Amino acid sequence: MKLLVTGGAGFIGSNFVLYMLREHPNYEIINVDALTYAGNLENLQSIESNSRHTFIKADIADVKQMENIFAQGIDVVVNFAAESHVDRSILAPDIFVRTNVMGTQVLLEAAKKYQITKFVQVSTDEVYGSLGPTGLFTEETPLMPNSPYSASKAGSDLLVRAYHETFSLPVNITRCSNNYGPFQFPEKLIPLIISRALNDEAIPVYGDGLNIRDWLYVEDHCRAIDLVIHQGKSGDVYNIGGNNERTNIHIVETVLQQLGKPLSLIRYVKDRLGHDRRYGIDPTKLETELGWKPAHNFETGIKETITWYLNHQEWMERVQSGTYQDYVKLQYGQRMGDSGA
Ligand code: NAD
Ligand code: TDX
Repeated sequence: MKLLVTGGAGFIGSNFVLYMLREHPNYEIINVDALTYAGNLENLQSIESNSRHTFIKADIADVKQMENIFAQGIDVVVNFAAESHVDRSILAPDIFVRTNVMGTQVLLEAAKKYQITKFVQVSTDEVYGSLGPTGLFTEETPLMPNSPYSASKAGSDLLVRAYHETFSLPVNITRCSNNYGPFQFPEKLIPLIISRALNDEAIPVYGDGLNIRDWLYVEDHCRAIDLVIHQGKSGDVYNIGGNNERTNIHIVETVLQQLGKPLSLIRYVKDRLGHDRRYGIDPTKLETELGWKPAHNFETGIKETITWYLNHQEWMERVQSGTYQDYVKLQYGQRMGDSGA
């Protein structure tokens, strides 16, 4: 099988490429990534000389580039490529529409033209909006995105659905909860806490710290997508989550304690605009129809993750050099009185 993976130099995409090459010794992967600030070829260093993996630097919104790639013959597409950070979507929404909506449409058009056998759109639980204190997101929950990021992801989901309904393109949409694990860019909560704590910098907690996210170890997400590629019913949506709801402040305290750092590093700062209160995934469909079960719970996963970051501090330093520092100033400068950034 020849798999086109987009965004395969990012956090989940690179974990997925490594996972698929390991699990399927006869699969070939074409990995297309524009190498934005979030894309990092260092994530793929261990497969540099693997002849079953080809990396192509290209933009999914570029019709010509995508045509050339699909013309090589692709069986299955897994679309991870996206702008993925909610805070950045509040600062600059336009690129989110371009990559997430228009880029997905370019891929769908090429997938239709070259008659691929399956298009998997990697989406997010954030398209469902925010939950109250009870209940969970099911695949039938109405889409109610609240941030420019989640609105752009919902837009791409609807295009994927439309290509199935209108052109019978074989598709699946997966909607996963918050991922954590190796290679996550340190703008996201868990690696941000680790990175800042190791430097004894203040940890910014938005609002009251009681927002809830449902955490999933990245490899469990990869295994779910593998199952969906092979067994997902065409046109269907699959929610992915491991029943690991935690408040943000619990996450911060857990990581600080495991690193042996004082809780006095915690700094409550101005809330994120439109901050969703709670996400929680009902994964029953994936479990019962495709037999998926997560291998990690939060307690084991977070230990492995912290160990990975402790062993890869140079990776962390390298990805945070350059333009990332400009973003940190913009995002946290005012929030933290220009001192903690
Ligand atoms: P990431 O930001 O780490 O990686 C995104 C990758 O896409 C980067 O390598 C980047 O260079 C690439 N990219 C961006 N624009 C591109 C373009 N125009 N053309 C080609 N490549 C481009 O994101 P991630 O956390 O790995 O998320 C991957 C996917 O999973 C996204 O679609 C995201 O919405 C979804 N998702 C993420 C999470 C999470 O917790 N991280 C949870 C659910 C769903
Ligand atoms: O400095 C921070 N302080 C803080 O309190 C940051 C960066 C985050 N937070 C809070 C905001 C959220 O409630 O922590 C929570 C997690 O934040 P992020 O790591 O930015 O993730 P989130 O906004 O939940 O979105 C993530 O999960 C769903 C991914 O970034 C998305 O790509 C995915 O779709």
